[in-house]
Amino acid sequence: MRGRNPFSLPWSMVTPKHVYLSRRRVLASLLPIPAVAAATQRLEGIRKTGYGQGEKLTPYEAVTGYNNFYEFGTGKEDPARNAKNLRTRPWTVRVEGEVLKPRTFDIDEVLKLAPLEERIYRHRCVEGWSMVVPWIGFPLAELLKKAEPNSNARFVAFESFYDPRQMPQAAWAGIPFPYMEGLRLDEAMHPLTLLVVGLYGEILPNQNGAPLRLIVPWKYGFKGIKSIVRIRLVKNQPPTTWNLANPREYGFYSNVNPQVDHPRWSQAKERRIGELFKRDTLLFNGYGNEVAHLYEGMDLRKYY
Ligand SMILES: Nc1nc2c(c(=O)[nH]1)N[C@H]1C(S)=C(S)[C@@H](COP(=O)(O)O)O[C@H]1N2
Ligand SMILES: [Mo]
Repeated sequence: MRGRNPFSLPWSMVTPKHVYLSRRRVLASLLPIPAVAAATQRLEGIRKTGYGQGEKLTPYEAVTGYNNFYEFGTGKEDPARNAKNLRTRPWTVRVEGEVLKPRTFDIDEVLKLAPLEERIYRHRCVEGWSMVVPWIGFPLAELLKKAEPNSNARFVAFESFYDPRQMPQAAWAGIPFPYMEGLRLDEAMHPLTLLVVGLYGEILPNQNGAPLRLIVPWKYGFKGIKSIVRIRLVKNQPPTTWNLANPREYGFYSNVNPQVDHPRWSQAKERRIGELFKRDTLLFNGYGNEVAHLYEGMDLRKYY
């Protein structure tokens, strides 16, 4: 069972989760099942922030039960079922490439690298659904700064964990693995760009990309790469999984844009999970005041 200890988080940050469990899960936690299956843990000392005030949160059950994580199957309910036993300890994240100080971080170091914040962000999938999620994490910039990017660094390339033995369903997903994503350095350093370690007050459930995933709230959800093991600062725009799989449909930038349709469907509206009527999709997912300047002078139809 080495590496499966659910209590290997810094002790000060974690208390067993009791109070807020749904009745169903309280019952489950009383049953003699392996600790791994019940390994939800509260994160303590989270700073609340002003992000997403007035947004109605998408229920926990939907955030953790309706997922895209193709390593564990392509059905929306597959990740919750198939990612249960993903081993998230021990876990390291390598930061390398065009940096002065390449480093391998242990996940428990990452958790203590910067104050953890709760940020309520809108989360818009390219497929046309959206959610509102109370993520927990800290700006990616905090981690990148530790490695000291050099003057050649213009982009950041991310890579997910991939182990076909733990992820047998990946063989049928139809996309190449390991999953790869990328950002321009200024996008990666933007204060909205979040390294996420939790949601709804607890450590990240496996199906949501444990133990560490990216969230870039003004971009389509697929930019939010899950279960990250490698972050590489590079000179040139890196290859990304969905762009490799289908370059006409998925660009490198993938900013949420209601005026640029996907070749097979409109992006003008979205279905907020749990709501009956579609809502209008907002340019940059509503984060334009913060991020529009990053794309000044760029043709967003060409750089989709
Ligand atoms: N490694 C990896 N990361 C991934 C994916 C994936 O299949 N594999 N799916 C992406 C897509 S399409 C979306 S919409 C979001 C979904 O995140 P959520 O399940 O936490 O809502 O994760 C993204 N990150
Ligand atoms: Mo997505």
